[in-house]
Amino acid sequence: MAARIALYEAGAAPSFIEVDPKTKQTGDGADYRAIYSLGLVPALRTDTGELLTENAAILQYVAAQFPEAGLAPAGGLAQFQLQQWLCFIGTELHKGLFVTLLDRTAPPEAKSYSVAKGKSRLEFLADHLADREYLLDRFSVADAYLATVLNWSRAIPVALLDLQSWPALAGYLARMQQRPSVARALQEEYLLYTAELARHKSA
Ligand SMILES: N[C@@H](CCC(=O)N[C@@H](CS)C(=O)NCC(=O)O)C(=O)O
Repeated sequence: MAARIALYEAGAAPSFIEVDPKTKQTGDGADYRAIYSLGLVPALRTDTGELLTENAAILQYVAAQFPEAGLAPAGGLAQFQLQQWLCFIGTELHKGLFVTLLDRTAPPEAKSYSVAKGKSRLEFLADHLADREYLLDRFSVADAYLATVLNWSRAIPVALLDLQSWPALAGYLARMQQRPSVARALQEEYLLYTAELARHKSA
């Protein structure tokens, strides 16, 4: 979803191929593991045919392909601050917190452990966003990633994690959801997700 948001922000004309997370079959009938053996999304096939993986790399690649969209700082310290946030979101939030909370097979102890650790990260992020609209001075691909990850909190029981405990984060997410690129990506991904659930239920 983060890559989708970035591509819409850039005004690109991408073609998306869905990967079924259970079967790892692609929407056009291929075995996704033959394309990327780890079976993780996203992966981006460039116009010259190379495969690029890892969300942080893909987001920066998209920003670099469409510099006029201003999705990443062009230089100076700010370009490293972008990487700082991409790393923070990918490690401290995405993998460190949300993956465990969203995994139905994770034991309750693992979930409580992740929440106990993750709260300090959310606190830190909320402090940063308390008086800012975006992670950097303007919208960047890091916001595309953060909006994606924070949006997952909606699928987590509030008894475990309630984003409303950090009004700066809840407010940030609400603002991001209003952004046309994010609203469009959310709606499209939601339809794909419900179709996937229906597919597996009837299978
Ligand atoms: N380090 C990878 C992680 C990507 C990732 O975890 N993707 C999830 C979806 S959000 C996935 O494909 N999960 C399927 C699986 O674990 O088999 C990145 O940042 O791109």
